[in-house]
Amino acid sequence: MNPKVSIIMGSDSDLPVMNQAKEILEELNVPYELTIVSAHRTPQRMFEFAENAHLRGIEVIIAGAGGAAHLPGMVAAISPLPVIGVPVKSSNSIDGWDSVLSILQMPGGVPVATVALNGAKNAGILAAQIVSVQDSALRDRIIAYKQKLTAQVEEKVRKLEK
Ligand code: RP5
Repeated sequence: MNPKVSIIMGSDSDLPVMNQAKEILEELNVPYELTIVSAHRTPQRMFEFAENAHLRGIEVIIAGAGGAAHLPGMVAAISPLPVIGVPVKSSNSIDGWDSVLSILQMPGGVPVATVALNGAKNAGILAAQIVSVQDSALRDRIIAYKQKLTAQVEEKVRKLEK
């Protein structure tokens, strides 16, 4: 199946975090692609990616980066698609706040839906929810996923109160 979600990241060092987006998309059976696009080291590749993603059938972009994390914002500046930004606590990040604020504090007109530091799992769920607006079978899988979360907590409550 053609990918509907594109997971991009500034470096392969972001992979341990960004794999969490991949895993939840696999669990929810959402077709995705995953690659490296660096705003600073491969600016031309970033431009080409952002200009063409929607023409290839991509519906949502998840972009992860750390430190001076310009990738999500620059992709959002170029692409008409919704961009979900994942701040990564990377080797060049002071304490994670640099990554968070670089992705969060976008100027008016260019939104990036920013998840928590290292929050790639939630980025994957949010991307699936956006895709599910036009896909009722996927929406049913998301409903089942939420029911599973509830059941897991109820089981913990049951054990704790026993
Ligand atoms: C960012 O710099 C990348 O997204 C990564 O989080 C960080 C460090 O990259 P490497 O030096 O590990 O390649 O652009």
